[in-house]
Amino acid sequence: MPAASPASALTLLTEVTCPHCWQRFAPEESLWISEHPDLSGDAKLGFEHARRFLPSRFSVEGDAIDEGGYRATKMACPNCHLEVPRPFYQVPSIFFSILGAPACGKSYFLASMTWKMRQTLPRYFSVSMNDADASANARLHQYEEQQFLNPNPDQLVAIAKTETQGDLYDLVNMGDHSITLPRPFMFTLQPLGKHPNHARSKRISRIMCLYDNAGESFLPGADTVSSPVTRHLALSSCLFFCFDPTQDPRFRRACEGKSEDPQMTRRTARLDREASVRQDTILLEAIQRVRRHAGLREDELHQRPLVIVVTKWDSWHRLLPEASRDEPYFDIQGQSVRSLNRDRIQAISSQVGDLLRELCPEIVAAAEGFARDLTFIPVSATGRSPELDPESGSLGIRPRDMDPYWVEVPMLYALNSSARGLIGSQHIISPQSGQAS
Ligand SMILES: Nc1nc2c(ncn2[C@@H]2O[C@H](COP(=O)(O)OP(=O)(O)OP(=O)(O)O)[C@@H](O)[C@H]2O)c(=O)[nH]1
Ligand SMILES: [Mg+2]
Ligand SMILES: [Zn+2]
Repeated sequence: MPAASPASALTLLTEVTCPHCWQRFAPEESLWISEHPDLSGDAKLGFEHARRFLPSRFSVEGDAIDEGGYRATKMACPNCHLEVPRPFYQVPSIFFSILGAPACGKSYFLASMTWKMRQTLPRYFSVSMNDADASANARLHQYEEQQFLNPNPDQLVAIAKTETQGDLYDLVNMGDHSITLPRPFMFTLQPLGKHPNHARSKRISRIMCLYDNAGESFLPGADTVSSPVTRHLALSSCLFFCFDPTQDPRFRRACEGKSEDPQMTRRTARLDREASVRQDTILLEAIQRVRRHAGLREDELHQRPLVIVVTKWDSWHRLLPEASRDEPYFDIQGQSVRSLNRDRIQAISSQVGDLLRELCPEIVAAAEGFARDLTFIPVSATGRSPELDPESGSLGIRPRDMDPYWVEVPMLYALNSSARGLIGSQHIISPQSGQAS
């Protein structure tokens, strides 16, 4: 009897998107990763990686058998040869892009957001959030542990600046040239028993892929064939443009006497260097990349949501003293999970949008000229301003002071918009009378 093929035994999807190089491929084109210890050395990845192969023999379970007769269990992308975790063959993936200027707060936002989501999703929305590949998410774990589970909660800590190369990237030899690819962070999101759509788990579960790029990678000219590190922008279901008010001279002026954040009042050496980066340039460049790689005409509006994540809310909240920081999701009588209150998000969005329109109109104009669905969401990844470390001269925060707010809202909003059925919402102000979407 011929052995089962992997397509029938393991796969539910007809097409897989590689989370490393974003190539789409059919599951039967997938390579496998040899297990036999003698089969090391891969043409694209180098001698320290196990050899990738297109199988001709399979075990009864549907796993490929390598040349040495060992059962292989891991699969790899036919284009870049990097490992594609197994859930990608079974669960549809969804990509989100976080972009913004150097030091605008992307890495802090990412770390606080995943930390908060890991708790909020199961507790209030009955959705599990697990690492699709724990080793790939190791860097994010480090960030989360340093900020939230630190055994020395009184000591100042800081997340290092994200570099444009190094251990957050994989180098792939494509024959005539090498390419640098960013390591993805990958999570499986699945409805739990209490979720109203639990029975439709197979249809509504998702693998969420995120990337932590360096701000420099969004500068004009940084997107090259050998370093296509921001190409996820084109397939992203929601773009999160992080706008940092502390880097804007007009915001800083408006905050005079209203903020104690050292980033608002004075600039450190790192921030001084970066103060020359105009944030509208970064947004316009990202828009160009999406247009180019997603094949959008100049006059065509992007159909997917653009969220302007206005970072470091703690440092400028006195500009909008009436804006409530209460969580925009609530219990509904008779329902087992919470619903997102999109009206509250829209109300905050219009307040923040008006503020930006007044202080930095070019950002709003650029965003409005690009996206049909535009939302402004303020977040604080730390809950308070960082302190200047007298020893290193850099900014840090004490883990005991970490108290993020609204940091999970952009992602909940994006999931509600793009992964229908996983996070529900209500279009009402009062929790008693609305219709679920
Ligand atoms: N007040 C305040 N400061 C923040 C917050 N989040 C980040 N910061 C500060 O912003 C600075 C930069 O944050 P990062 O997250 O490293 O910035 P980044 O966008 O990842 O920067 P690159 O890696 O260079 O692209 C750090 O000094 C943080 O202390 C926040 O929520 N509130
Ligand atoms: Mg960073
Ligand atoms: Zn690939």
